[in-house]
Amino acid sequence: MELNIAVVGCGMIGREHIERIQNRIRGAQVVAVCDVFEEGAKKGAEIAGAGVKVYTDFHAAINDPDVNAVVVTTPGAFHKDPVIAAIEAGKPVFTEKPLANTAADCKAVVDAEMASGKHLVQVGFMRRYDRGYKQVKELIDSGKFGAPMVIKCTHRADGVAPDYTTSMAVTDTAIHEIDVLPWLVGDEWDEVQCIMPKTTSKAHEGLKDPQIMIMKTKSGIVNVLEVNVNCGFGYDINCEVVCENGVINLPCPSFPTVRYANNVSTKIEDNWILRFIDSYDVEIQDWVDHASKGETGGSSAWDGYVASITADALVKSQTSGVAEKVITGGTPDFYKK
Ligand code: ISE
Repeated sequence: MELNIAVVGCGMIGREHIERIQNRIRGAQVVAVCDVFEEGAKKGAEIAGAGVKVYTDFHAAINDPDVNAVVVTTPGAFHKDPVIAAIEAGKPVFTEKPLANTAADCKAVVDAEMASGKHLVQVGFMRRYDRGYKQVKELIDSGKFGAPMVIKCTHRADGVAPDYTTSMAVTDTAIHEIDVLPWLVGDEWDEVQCIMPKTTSKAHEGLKDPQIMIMKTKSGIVNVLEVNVNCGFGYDINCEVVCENGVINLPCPSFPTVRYANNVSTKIEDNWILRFIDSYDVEIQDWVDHASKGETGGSSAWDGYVASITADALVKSQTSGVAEKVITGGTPDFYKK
């Protein structure tokens, strides 16, 4: 089945996905765009091209009979309602990360999907599609390196918008490691803690940055993650997995090493869109391939819910300072692979 997609939310990532689907993805096209702001919807329509329908009401866009699949790219706080509307319409839906901003909203999506009896939701955690992470996973799964024991990560960004808050370091930024690391090592989070070091003078008023997040899995693997979103030197993602017999490092994006002005240097990527651009292409193609067969790939609504429970525990720890337990209540049969 060819996918005729309504894109709900025409901000930066929405416009990126419209361009991607129209130009690089096989088996799908955008036939409708929607944004609460008409201007935003029109911008999306310009990228989508002639004949695309323009909506400001997501219910109308999702229930348009010409639409058979949905992409949700509104801000995270507004994911829940269009995702549930797509489920109720029986249409496959890809939603950008996070599934929703609160665990309660994620649970509502999980409940709606289970009630529908069909797997319709895929959450846009694109790192599971990144070539480097996949290579690291293959090496871990080979067994040659022995059991992973420690994971050391950095999630650094050049800078952030003035509306970026202390809790977003968890819900918007660390949420990627929260999802990808358990997938990488085949484990689940048990407890998480956030420690606040000295704040950089570059952080805007009220923002605590950097933050150190210590997360322990059920089998005892410890991850130490530095979130540092005002580093000023680029978008710098690192992940080192220390195993019993060796150490595996996530490959960095490939740039030439240059010798110039008495220095040997390699570029660091500018921002997250560029750093993960290939992963987004692979991810959306995989969603289209699965959805056209009535299946889902990547992160499920349950994965999105578990990530959100973990994020809530970390946000709690931002003020309590102590380790907080991650309590999911166990994977329902519906989501067991
Ligand atoms: C953004 O939404 C992303 O997904 C990026 O990967 C992350 O680094 C950034 O902090 C988020 O705002």
